[in-house]
Amino acid sequence: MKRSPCLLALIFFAFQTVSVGAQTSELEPNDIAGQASALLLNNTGYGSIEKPNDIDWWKVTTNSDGKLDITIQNTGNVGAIHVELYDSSFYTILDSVTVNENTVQTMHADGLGAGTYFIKMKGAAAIDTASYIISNTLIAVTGPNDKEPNDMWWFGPHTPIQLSDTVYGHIGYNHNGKIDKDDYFSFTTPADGNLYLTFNNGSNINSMEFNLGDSLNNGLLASFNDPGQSKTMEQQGLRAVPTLFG
Ligand SMILES: [Ca+2]
Ligand SMILES: [Ca+2]
Ligand SMILES: [Ca+2]
Repeated sequence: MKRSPCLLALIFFAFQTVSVGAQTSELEPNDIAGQASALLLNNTGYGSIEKPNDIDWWKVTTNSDGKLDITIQNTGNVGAIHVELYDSSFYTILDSVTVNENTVQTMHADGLGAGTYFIKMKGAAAIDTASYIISNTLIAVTGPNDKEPNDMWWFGPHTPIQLSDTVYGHIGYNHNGKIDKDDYFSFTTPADGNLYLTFNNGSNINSMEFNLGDSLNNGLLASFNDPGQSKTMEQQGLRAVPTLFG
């Protein structure tokens, strides 16, 4: 009979260890971005603005282009929390919210490139204190990405492809204040003839522009595709040899 309490104590201790291990708790000091506590991707962290003027920085690293949601639950009943989301350049605030006592708010940032993002949390007023739960969700873009850098025509970085290739990519995502505005691919025609190019815009929100030009920067074809639209263009009478860009 004397062994039963010991067994119960061991089981309880083991359960407690697993539970704590599944959480990510803030690690003070974290009052500056360089000390930010790590928030695992698509996971949850716990912390508190434990005294007036406490600042908590968190950081999360995304592994794909997409939309990042950061949800904060203020679990205290004393003060409000002001939250700001930054990329690694700290140049602009991507989104911000103020979370009052016992409420939940979500920040949304769409069109983000893969990279590390930082979250700054502090009392809405200098004297405010609060405990909180912070979680993040990345809604990743589907489809393969193109290899960057490929932002230049002819004389700069671009991606050589074969004439019959089908290539995929993402465009318009930004990180550290830099938007991926252009993707260039080049190919060489092996014989005189007519060229057919099919452009598919995989976005269901944004329009896209596709262009075809030769290696002397002469524009040959242009296509403006609405969201979800696919178009095939024809360029007749091309000579062999010149490298074309699209
Ligand atoms: Ca803290
Ligand atoms: Ca802190
Ligand atoms: Ca690019």
